Amino acid sequence: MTPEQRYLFDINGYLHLPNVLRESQLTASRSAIERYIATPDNQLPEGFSRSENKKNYENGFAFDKVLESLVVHPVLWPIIKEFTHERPAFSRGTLLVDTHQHGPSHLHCAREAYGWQSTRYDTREGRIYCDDFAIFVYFDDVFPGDGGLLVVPGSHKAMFDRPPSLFNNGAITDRADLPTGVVNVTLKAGDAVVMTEMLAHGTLQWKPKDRLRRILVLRYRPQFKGQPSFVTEAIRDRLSPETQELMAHAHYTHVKEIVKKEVVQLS
Ligand SMILES: O=C(O)CCC(=O)C(=O)O
Repeated sequence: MTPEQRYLFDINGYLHLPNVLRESQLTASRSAIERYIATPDNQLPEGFSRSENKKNYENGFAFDKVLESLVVHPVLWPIIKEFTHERPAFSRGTLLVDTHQHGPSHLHCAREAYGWQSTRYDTREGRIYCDDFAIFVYFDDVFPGDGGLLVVPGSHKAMFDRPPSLFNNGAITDRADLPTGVVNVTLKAGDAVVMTEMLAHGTLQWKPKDRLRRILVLRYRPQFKGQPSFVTEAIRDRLSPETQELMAHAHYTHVKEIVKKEVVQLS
């Protein structure tokens, strides 16, 4: 993680990473996503499914090797290792497909939902520690006015509860009415955003009728936190040994083999 990235993440609680994917990776990722979306429910391989509203595609990361490789992408890997102080675990990777038919989501964060004890953000030894974070990888351009991700920069360090009177109690429906303090993050295809789950965030309704917002939501935490990640045997069998190791729950003292690598290639 560079000093610039560390500084920006620390003050904002999120970090926009431009141009993470090469053109060839973006093209291959899009075609894998299109295959997942186009496959009828009864023909999906075991372990894959879409939600009733067709927004969430379960285990999207495991659908194709090109998507699985994003879990340990070389731009993201140093950040994943830093945030977990070299004790990383990958817990879940869902494909989200936003259309104009899907509504907005209210501002929320893990601490507000589960209590201040649930999540931790800290800085020690000149680096960041973060025990619940997500990386959103974008496969489509988002332009101002389209909708998409909302954040309250700096809210990961809030020492007070967010007053219900603020930000219309978290219900923000239009970019034109964006309250001071809330930012609509617009990313380009191939960009990614890293965000602590302590940051208040939500989404605006997706406005374009002729374009989608397709993102892979990758979730990480330290290897000793919470319940072991669960994927069915059918999904686990598709994964490379490196991803399987990254998903494993482990003791505080255990050093995963994968952590010793500067760059991870899936075998
Ligand atoms: O759709 C997005 O950009 C954010 C999704 C979200 O809020 C979440 O996964 O918690």
